[in-house]
Amino acid sequence: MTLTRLNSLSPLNLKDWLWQPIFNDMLELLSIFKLQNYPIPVEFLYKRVVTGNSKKPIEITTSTWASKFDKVKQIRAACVEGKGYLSVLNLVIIPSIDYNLPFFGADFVTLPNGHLLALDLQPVLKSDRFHTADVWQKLLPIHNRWQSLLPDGGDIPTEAKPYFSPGFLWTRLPLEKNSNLTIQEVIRPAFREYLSLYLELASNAERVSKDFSLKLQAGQKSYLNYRSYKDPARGMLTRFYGKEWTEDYIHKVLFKID
Ligand code: DBV
Repeated sequence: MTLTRLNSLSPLNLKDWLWQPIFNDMLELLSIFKLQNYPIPVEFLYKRVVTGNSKKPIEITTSTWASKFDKVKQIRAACVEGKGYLSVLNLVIIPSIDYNLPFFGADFVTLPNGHLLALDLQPVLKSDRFHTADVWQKLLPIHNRWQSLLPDGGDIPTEAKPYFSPGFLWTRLPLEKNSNLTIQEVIRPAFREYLSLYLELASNAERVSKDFSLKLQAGQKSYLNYRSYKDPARGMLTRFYGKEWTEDYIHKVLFKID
């Protein structure tokens, strides 16, 4: 299938993407805001490669959806699909530095060895992860309710810990039918609740002082540097699309600092 996406708000048109229902939930929840186009260079809107072997070719596509609204400077979804082989939805929301809001992060990854699922509202200031203490109070009951239905995802690297919130939802599930049910009945409503809370916080957020917004700017820079330096998708994307495209994608699109 050839496909052209005109801009970052164009539909994805993916056929077998496991994360489509959750992506649609995101669009539905965002529809109360006046969404604007967030420009993405054309070479990153849609990328395709055929891998595997001649007997069993596997087409892998990566589509980038992005948008913004007044209090949020970037919402971007990296959507990877390889039929029957892998499905990824990586979503990041970066708030405007004029508002004391956390980042929103979701990493839903299905690979041949299982599902890896991460969901969080992440602090911008790692030296002061309580800067949005009121957020964690609201998030914790949501986290506890859904995490208690899921196996723990295991250790995360020590250096990554300051970037996570106390409400980090994190699990790994095997590739079996039951897991698809868990995704429908646990991950999907958890995602809706995390995103709804985030959007409610954004709606109610009030401007911070110029001084504080400079702190938030420095915090965003440190977070984005970390995410681009440590991007767990680097190996996978490099195998599919080569080093040059992947490094540009990571630095100029996925975790762009402006
Ligand atoms: N991760 C990204 C982007 C991806 C992506 C942009 C385009 O930040 C996918 C795709 N994540 C991705 C893949 C893997 C992971 C792993 C393909 C598997 C790598 C592999 O097994 O080879 C959450 N994601 C992970 C891991 C963590 C997270 C902790 C395991 C890392 C490891 O084992 O080294 N990513 C992390 C996180 C957020 C996030 C908490 C935000 C909520 O986006």
